[in-house]
Amino acid sequence: MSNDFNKRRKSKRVLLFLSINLLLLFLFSGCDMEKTRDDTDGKQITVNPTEALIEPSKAIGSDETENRVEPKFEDFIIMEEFFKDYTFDISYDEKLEFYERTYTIQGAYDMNGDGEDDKIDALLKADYQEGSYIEVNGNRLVIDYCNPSGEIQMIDLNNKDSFTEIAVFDNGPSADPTLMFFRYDGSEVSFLGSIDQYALMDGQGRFISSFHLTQYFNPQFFSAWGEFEDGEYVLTNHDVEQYIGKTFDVNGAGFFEPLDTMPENYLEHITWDSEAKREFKEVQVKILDIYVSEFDRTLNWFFVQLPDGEKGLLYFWIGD
Ligand SMILES: [Ca+2]
Ligand SMILES: [Ca+2]
Repeated sequence: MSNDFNKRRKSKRVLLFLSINLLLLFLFSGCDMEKTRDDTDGKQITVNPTEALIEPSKAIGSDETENRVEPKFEDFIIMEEFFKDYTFDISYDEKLEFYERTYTIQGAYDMNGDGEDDKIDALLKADYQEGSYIEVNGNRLVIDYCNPSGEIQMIDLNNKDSFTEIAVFDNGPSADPTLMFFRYDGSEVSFLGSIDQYALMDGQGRFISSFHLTQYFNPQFFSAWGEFEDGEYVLTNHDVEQYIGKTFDVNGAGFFEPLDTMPENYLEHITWDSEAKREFKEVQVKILDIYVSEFDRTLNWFFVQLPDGEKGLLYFWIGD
């Protein structure tokens, strides 16, 4: 392979990495999404889950986090566990390609906990076609911009409140699936926010994104947890310094770049090259440092020591 090719490849990877980070900004930035009220019909509201998500997520510094109770990691499990045993009536034209589909969804579920079933009608149009909406008891929320897969579930995000939310699966722009959450409070439907499909939750309104989780380390740990508040995903950082110097079992496919000393700028050493690829199976890896910043809690860049003493940068494929 020529140097030029390698360079191009590298810059492509860096671009991919940057776009993943941008996506993260998208995912975790506050959803100060555009809300418009249709004057002709006071009950129709429009929401654009992915517009205006340019600012980074609201990261809470250590001073502010003191008021928040640190959740117990063992309380977090996959979101699927919180789906209600309820099946919507979903129809679509099977002759159409998946990106052309429009899913017509009907159901009835007590979303606000007043003991009365609420009538749910949704129209979900794939591939960012206009006109998707969720309607509960005739109150319509238009979803401007989404790529739904057609899957929809009822989920209890927080067992301490009376609401049961709707989770709409969104495939995103390039196979980075998220769940969008919608609540009905008895008068209107609102968009609470969205999170990556592989996030964990504790059933008390708290989440850990898969991007803030060590998926290949045993025991696992996390770098931040979050809550949806007023349409924003509010992150609270979790101290990862405590894991430095400790040894973990690593399993799975990763990338390892041998380095004698900890690099100042780890990004310069990330190649995503197939030659750097390594299959780990119960490998005892000692963490010497973790690259996270106060504002980017992506937990994927580790300076480590392997059992044979070799040191280097360990990272994993993230995104799709
Ligand atoms: Ca109800
Ligand atoms: Ca609830």
